[in-house]
Amino acid sequence: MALLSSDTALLIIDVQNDFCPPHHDKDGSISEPGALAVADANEILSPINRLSALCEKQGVPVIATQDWHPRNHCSFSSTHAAPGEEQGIWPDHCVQGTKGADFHPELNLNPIRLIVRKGFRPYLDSYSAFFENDRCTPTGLEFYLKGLGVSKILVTGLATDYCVKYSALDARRLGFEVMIVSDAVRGVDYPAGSLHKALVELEAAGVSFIDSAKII
Ligand code: VGL
Ligand code: ZN
Repeated sequence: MALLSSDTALLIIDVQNDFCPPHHDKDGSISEPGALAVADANEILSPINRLSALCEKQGVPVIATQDWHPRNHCSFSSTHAAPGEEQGIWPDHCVQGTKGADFHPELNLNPIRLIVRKGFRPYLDSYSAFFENDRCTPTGLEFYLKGLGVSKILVTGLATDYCVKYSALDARRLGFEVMIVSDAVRGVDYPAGSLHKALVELEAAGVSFIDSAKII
């Protein structure tokens, strides 16, 4: 398919247990809900796995990210116990080395060439796969992709209104063509309305949306 040419890359954003509702673990038991579970997130696993298998077959690089926070990370409300301290806005999630930070057990890791971890600095949060939230500390992904001659990026994963959004906006800012795979992303919509706002901002920035069936 023409969409998957050698100048394309597939990004899989934060498909981690803490962002997913209960699902089957590898031993067959049902997992606890993730600390920051995104509604219907388990439904993105099949389109992502189908896309990544196809990408691997066609030599298209597949890159995954992991939200990778230290305990006491600045984005955790639990870190800000004293009144008057700046509030973290999220429950503890994706703590380094915990089950919540692991990839969803159904995510096929074989096609993934590179894993980018972000949000590991205690005082700096990170949504984008390209920059920490100061919008200038790089993860290195820009140079990896440009080094491979990539100019088009397909974005999948979680969450549409946070890490997917900021990754897509940064990619546009860096000059990439960006397509979000509609059935391979889900949003938190917290605070209410943030999902709609994200879609408006993404379209205004020139990000396009495509169904995985059009690629596969
Ligand atoms: C995310 C909130 C906090 C995400 C990460 O992956 O979208 N959202 N940390
Ligand atoms: Zn996080």
